[in-house]
Amino acid sequence: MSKEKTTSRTEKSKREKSPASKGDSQRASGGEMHQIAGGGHPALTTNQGVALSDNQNSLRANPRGPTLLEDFILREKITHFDHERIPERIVHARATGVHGFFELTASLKRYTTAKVLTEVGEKTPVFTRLSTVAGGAGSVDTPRDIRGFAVKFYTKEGNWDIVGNNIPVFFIQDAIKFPDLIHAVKMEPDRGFPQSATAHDTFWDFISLTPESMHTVMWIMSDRTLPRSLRMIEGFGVHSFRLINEAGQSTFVKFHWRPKLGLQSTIWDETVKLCGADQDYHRRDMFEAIAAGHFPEWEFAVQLFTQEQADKFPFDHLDASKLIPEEWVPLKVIGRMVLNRWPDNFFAETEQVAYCPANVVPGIDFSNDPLLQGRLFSYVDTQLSRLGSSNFHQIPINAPKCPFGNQQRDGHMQMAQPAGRVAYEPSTLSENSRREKAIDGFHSTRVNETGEKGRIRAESFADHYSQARQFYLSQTSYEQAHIASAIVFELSKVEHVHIREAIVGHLRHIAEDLAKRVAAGLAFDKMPDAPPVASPVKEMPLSPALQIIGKMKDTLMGRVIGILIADGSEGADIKKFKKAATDAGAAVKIVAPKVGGVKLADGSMLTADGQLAGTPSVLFDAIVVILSGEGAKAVSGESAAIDFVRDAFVHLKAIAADKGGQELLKIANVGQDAGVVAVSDKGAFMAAAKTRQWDREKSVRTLA
Ligand code: HDE
Repeated sequence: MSKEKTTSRTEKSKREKSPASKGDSQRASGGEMHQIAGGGHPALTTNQGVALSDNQNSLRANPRGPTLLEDFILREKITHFDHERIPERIVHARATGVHGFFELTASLKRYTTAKVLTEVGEKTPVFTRLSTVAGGAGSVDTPRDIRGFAVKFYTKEGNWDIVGNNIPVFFIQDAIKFPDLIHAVKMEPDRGFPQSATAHDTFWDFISLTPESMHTVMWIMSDRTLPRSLRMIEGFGVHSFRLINEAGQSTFVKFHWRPKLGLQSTIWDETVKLCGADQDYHRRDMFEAIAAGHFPEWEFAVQLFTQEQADKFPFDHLDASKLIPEEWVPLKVIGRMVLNRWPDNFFAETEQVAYCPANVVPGIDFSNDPLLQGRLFSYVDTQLSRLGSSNFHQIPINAPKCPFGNQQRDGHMQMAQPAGRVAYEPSTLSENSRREKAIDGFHSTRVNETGEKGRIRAESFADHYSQARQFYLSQTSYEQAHIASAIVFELSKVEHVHIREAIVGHLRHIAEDLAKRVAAGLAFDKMPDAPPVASPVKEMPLSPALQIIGKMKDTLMGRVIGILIADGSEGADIKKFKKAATDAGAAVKIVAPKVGGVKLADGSMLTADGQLAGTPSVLFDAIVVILSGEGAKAVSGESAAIDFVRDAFVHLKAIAADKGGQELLKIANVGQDAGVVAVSDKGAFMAAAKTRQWDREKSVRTLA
């Protein structure tokens, strides 16, 4: 191979030095590229290892004649290109994947034999994929949608996947309903829209006929589905799993990820505009954070409980539409996950990674949650068609990092080359062949299953409203208003009045106040009837842990401050804010009418990070406006400048402005409140930038 490379390079350099032949001159700029690529680079070859002499022109019968079928180089390249795409995931197609590690900080030895959960200080490599659910691979990052939160732990005892979401509950109780749910939420089959949105008839039609979805509906109508950053979402394993200890005893467990940066969401109008400003908003945010060395981190926590405790819950923990409030079974933090390495190749890693809830290691086992049981089948099945071969576990991103092997053989794209004549077990013919491990191998929990076989939904699954009510009532008044307004928005996109009415009927079981707000927002002249309930609604204690606002952190870490400037802006003020923000852990971006920069008051030049027209304030958590009188006049005729400050205000963000900045605010009709401060009051700005100005909202929009 290396000999061939050398030969081809020698030949090429000989030709490049020789006077241009007729053929060479017709290669035009291609010839030039060959020269540039020539010195020292390895040869470009076909997939058979043959070096190419020309990657710019196909083989033609004459310079203006037909292309020849003989051109094996053209055919190979085009054929490979034609097959570059593989089927995208039927759900969770759009995602961001990052490498990192998990470090155990507290041992669960009492509960499990899984070494990943017992060896304190051990760092286990992980690959984490954060996704939206409904949209295709090319859809935007910021629809109203649940986020998938899938973590593959490459443990010393095999791969363990927690394939969870950023919401702890799910719409349905039985896997048999999943295709219906997904067909209802995806674009409608006759018209091919809407892409990645719940605000349409088929989704709400299905929901109106599926009361078990009401709890999850409350969550998706909250701002949890509008995350500010993938670094600021929680993650949940959703189902109950089991931990098994050395004595074979089983303890139920729920898995939780809690972001170090705290929870942070956008608001609806901001999200809508973000879709236009940056379709890759979340992917870019993660990429930039990793590149800057600001590695996102999550605490890993468990809720542990026994069968006896579970028997006393007023709900069934095997029902994935229910959660166990943190106030009842506290979270025990046992580790942390740090994401610190962007993949080398998006397709090879983020696209080809194959998660599966059935990937567990000895010491971890499944519960009887019927949704989980269905998932245990679905993931490998879908991966067989998505990745095209039963050998997908050999792809580097999927392969365990511990030794592994068995007597499975052959199949499409087999990369391994097992030697010897034995492909079965047990055998006497091969002393070193792999054998089962009776003690350390994977054991299923021993449980007695009794009862009647049938297509039966357990009675303990019948309560569909109590936890939905608990969720709504546990929110702050701002969050309740956002939930009510989101439902009004969504149902306003639903054409069929009977569907709108049916949903409001369900809401009456959750909270009459919520139902009334939504009914008023839809201009109903009378309240629809509530449907009959299978189980009476129970009053549950409030759970503040369900709020977003309650879980925000008083920090600027991970946030981005935008500073709008123009010719004549005061450099000292820009510097002051830049320093304060970066000292507090935020990133700063300078926005100017031209990306090349501006001439500051002292005559020096400052380049911008973004051009005003392409860098709206939705991209920032708070803004600073530093303008000279002239600068203010110059930008006030630009709608992008007006929108910049106006949007920051209506998205409840902190604004600092100097005298020129204030002029722009006046022209843009931006009001004054505690979140709009003078440039001289840096401290007030820094405090206001950590949160949103919730009280401002009633002055800028009518909420339900
Ligand atoms: Fe999934 N889900 N799911 N799901 N799911 C898939 O597997 C499925 C469910 C989740 O980043 C698919 O490889 C069924 C709950 C995540 O690659 C598929 C049911 C939760 C991801 C599938 C559910 C999830 C998937 C599509 C109902 C949260 C993305 C591509 C029984 C606990 C993983 C693939 C990644 C992906 C099936 C419900 C999370 C079709 C049948 C509940 C994060 O196999």
